Amino acid sequence: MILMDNVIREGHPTLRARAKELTFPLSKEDKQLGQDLMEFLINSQDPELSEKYDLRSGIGIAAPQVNESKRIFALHLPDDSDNPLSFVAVNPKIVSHSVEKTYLTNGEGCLSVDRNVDGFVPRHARITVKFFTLDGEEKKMRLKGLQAILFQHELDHLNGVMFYDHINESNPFAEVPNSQPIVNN
Ligand code: NB4
Ligand code: NI
Repeated sequence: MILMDNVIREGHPTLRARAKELTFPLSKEDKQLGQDLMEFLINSQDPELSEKYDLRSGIGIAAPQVNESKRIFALHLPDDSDNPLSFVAVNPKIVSHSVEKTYLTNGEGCLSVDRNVDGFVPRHARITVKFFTLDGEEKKMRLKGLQAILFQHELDHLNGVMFYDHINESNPFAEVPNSQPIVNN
C-alpha cells in the first residue's frame, strides 16, 4: 500500500528524469504498481482512510512520484460533473490539442511539493489522448476541463516537468491569452 512516506518530494532527481516506456505484456510488478497507484487515489479520497493513514487527497499520481521511473499513472475523478474518470494509463501521449488554453484559477498543487506555489498554470483546454491499459488494450479519448488539466499534470511528471515550470516567473497571475479559466474550490 502506498503511503505519503513513499512519495518522493521536489529535489529528488527521479522527479526530473524522463521515465521509461513499459513493454507488453506488463510484468507482475508493473501491473501491481498500476493497481497500487489507483488504490492510493481511492484511499486518499476516502475520509476515513485518508485520516487513518494521513494521506493528502489526490485525483492523480504518477509512478515517478513513488520513485519508479516508468511511464504509467493513475487518474481518479469519480464525480466530475456526472462524467466520472478513473483509469490507469501506460505509455500515455497527447495526439492532438486545442489552441485554446485553460487553467485552474486557484492554481495547482502536487503531492511531491510540500508548499503552496501561487500562479496560473496554462494547459491545453482540450486534448485527444492515447494510452494502454494494464491489459495492453489501446485507448483513445478526448478530455476537457479539469480532466484535461489532470492528464497534462501527470504526463508532465513522466517527462520530469513540475507544474510550477509553467508559471510566468515575473507575474504568476499574468493573463493567459486565449484561455477559458476553470474556477475550482
Ligand atoms: C494533481 C492535480 C493538481 C492540479 C484539483 C484537485 C487535488 C492532486 C495532484 C491538477 C492535477 C496530485 C499528481 C485534489 C482535488 C477534488 C476532488 C474528490 C473527493 C477529495 C478530492 C479533492 F485532491 N487537486 N489534489 N492534488 N499530483 N482537486 N480534489 N475531490 O491530485 O501531484 O501528480 O476527494
Ligand atoms: Ni504532481
